[in-house]
Amino acid sequence: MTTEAPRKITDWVDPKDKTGEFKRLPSVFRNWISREPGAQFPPEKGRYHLYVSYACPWAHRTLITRKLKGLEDIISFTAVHWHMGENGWRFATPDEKLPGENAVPDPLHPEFTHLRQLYFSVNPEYKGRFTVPVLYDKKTKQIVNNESSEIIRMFYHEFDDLLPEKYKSVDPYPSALRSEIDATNDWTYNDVNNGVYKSGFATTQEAYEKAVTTLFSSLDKIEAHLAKRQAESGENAFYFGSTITEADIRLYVTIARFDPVYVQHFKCNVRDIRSGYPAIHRWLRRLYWDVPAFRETTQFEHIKKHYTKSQVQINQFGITPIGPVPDILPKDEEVNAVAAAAGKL
Ligand SMILES: N[C@@H](CCC(=O)N[C@@H](CS)C(=O)NCC(=O)O)C(=O)O
Repeated sequence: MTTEAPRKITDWVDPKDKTGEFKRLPSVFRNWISREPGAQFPPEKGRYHLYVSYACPWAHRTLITRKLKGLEDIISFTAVHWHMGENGWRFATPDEKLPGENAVPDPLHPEFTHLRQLYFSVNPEYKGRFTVPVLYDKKTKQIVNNESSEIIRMFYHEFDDLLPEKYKSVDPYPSALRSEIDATNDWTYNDVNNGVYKSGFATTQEAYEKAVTTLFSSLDKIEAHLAKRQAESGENAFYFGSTITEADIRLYVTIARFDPVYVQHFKCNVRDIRSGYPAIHRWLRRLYWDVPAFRETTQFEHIKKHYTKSQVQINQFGITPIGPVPDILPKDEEVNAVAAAAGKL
């Protein structure tokens, strides 16, 4: 018999793992919504429900894509409360007023207090983590998929028959760019999207330094890429040119959280975006201020409070730092040092 205390949901790194490195587990539910005849999960208006957290970068990808593709009337959603405690994500209670659309009790199962109940309702033996996003099928009461990289790809075209022309033509993964997007995803995921978590959750100096060094050399590479794009195609350029692609969606969710959270909370403080990466900063603000699918799904209060008040093994007293102020700068304002360097102060 073991006398060991069970591993807590918030123990991101197994205390017995001597490397101190954070290892993200693969998602479990991997079915697809498909418009192929006879598909198990066909595209249907009102059939699917998305569970997200505004704090979570992976869930954020799905919210952006849902709006970019005009799927608001087709796929409903609920956002959980920003606090993740010992029992994982919980739903807001009816009396709580949280910023952002649909941060409310679960409309499908008002009796559920926690997201884990949804996982157990589908599979009482479920042994994985209770993560967001979750794409849920109301008709068969099953979880279709809980892997954001796959959910966004289903949203690109599987619902196109139900959409007006304007949204059908939105194509974040065009065939001509697929291999470049896939190649970019590979290192951006490992070094940047997950790299910030590897830095923040590391429990040894070596694991932290390895992750943070890789993170910043990849940010340097992204800076050079975007600076070149902006020099060639103007300052409104997206990652691969004049239209938004998956590369923008997947990078944005990490960059939007970088200055408000990752710099201090995950110790990613070699540089920040607003003073250290002008091209990335320009690109970030272009997406946030000019594209509603990005701005309206970015909820800084959820983001800041979630990390700092849930991850108490990193931030014992749950104090949320006030800065940086503002969460994101307007397009025509710079931090003083940048403005002074440009002779604008
Ligand atoms: N690979 C998954 C990762 C999702 C994920 O890790 N979500 C986090 C929030 S940012 C979560 O829900 N964690 C809860 C837990 O691990 O207990 C995806 O991209 O969908």
